[in-house]
Amino acid sequence: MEKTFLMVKPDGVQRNLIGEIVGRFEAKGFQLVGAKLMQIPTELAEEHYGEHKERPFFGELVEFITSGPVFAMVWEGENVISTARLLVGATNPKESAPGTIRGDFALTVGKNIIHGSDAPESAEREIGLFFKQEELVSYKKDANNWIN
Ligand code: 3AN
Repeated sequence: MEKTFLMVKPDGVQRNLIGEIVGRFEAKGFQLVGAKLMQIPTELAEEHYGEHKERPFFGELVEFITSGPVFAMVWEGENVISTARLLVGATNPKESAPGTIRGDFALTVGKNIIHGSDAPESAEREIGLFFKQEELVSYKKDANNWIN
C-alpha cells in the first residue's frame, strides 16, 4: 500500500493544529502507520530540504523548520501521496483553496503549517530520513471487530 510523509511544521504545532490535521487525514480514510513529535536537527533539515539548497529562502527554511517541535507522520492508503497533497493545498496560501489545510489555516508561504511529500520518490526518501523501519507499524482496521 502507498505511503507518504506528512509533517506538521512548528507553526502548526504552536497553533495547536496537530489534532485538527490528524483528524482530517483520518476522516478521509487514510491510516496512520508512524508518528513522532520531534525537534529536527539542522543536518536533517538541510538534507530534507536539499533540493532547495540554492534557493534564496533556504537558510530561512532550515531556521524555521528547526525552530520548534514538528509532528512527523507516515500515512498509508490508496493514492495517499497525491490525495494528501490535495488536502494540504497549494504551497502559497494565497492560492490554496478554502477547505484545504493551508487554505483554512495559513497566510504566508514560509509558515504554511504542513509538509507533504510530492511524489513516490520523495515520499520514500523522506520516510527513510525521519523514520526507522521498526518505527512503522502494519495493521488492519476493521470497525466490525470492535462491536462483535
Ligand atoms: P511544498 O511544501 O508545497 O511541497 P516546496 O517543496 O516547493 O513546497 O517548498 C518547500 C517549502 O519551502 C514550502 N513548504 C515553503 O514553506 C518553503 N518555500 C517555498 N517557496 C518559498 C518562498 N518563495 N519563500 C519562502 N519559503 C518558501
